[in-house]
Amino acid sequence: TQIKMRSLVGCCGFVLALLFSCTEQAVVRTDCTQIKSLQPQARSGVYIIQPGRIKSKFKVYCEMLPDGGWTVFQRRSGPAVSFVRKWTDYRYGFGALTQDHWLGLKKVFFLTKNKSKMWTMRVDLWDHEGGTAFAEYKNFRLGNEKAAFKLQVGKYSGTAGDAIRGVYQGIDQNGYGFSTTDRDNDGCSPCIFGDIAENDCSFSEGGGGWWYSKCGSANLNGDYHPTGQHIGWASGLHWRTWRRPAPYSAKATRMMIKSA
Ligand SMILES: [Ca+2]
Repeated sequence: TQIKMRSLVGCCGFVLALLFSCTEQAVVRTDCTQIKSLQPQARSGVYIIQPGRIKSKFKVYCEMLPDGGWTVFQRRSGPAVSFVRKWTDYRYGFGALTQDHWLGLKKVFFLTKNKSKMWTMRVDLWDHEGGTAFAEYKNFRLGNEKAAFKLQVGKYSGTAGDAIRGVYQGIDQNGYGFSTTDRDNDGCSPCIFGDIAENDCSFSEGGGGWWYSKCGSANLNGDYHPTGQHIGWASGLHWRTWRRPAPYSAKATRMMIKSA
């Protein structure tokens, strides 16, 4: 009987542990910020999330920093993942989450559509000389696909300059829809730059998608340029308030959001 009791206890314990681990795994957080605030020891890595009020779950890379958990939606560090892609790829995402990738406009829209949360967007830039800079925007969100995933950013702070609003007036990307070579929302039909008539910013900047506004001053989705070949190209990882006047292509970039 003792043996029977023991195996019964062992069996119950096993079932309880199984139930517990099942319920543990069933709890899916809404974003990386919530994961980090509920588990302060959580490490950076890939997590499954489910933004509020939507049915689908998806994987994201969470950058767990002392100031909170950040959901990464863009990362560049080399030429392996091409960002020369059409609308469908930018909509659903591409690349590997642990490496260079674009999470997807639809997922960022799902994350930011719930108006009860406020989002901060952070852009990190690494140069070819060992330096870094950043730009942070309060009140970030994207519009829906009908609105071409229109970019909305609030107050800027940081060290890289406000390239979203641009180096001169009239090229503000805030409030602009996303463009790819097969979906034109860039405000040029054409734009006149000196003696050049520009119709398609995505095409002229190398084929990457972005919230081009009369092209504008920011585009981190252009062609990747290695050290030594990183200055002077029309296509690159450009943040033109940061390295001027020559078009300077960053060595690495990261874009991510945090909720409050
Ligand atoms: Ca156009």
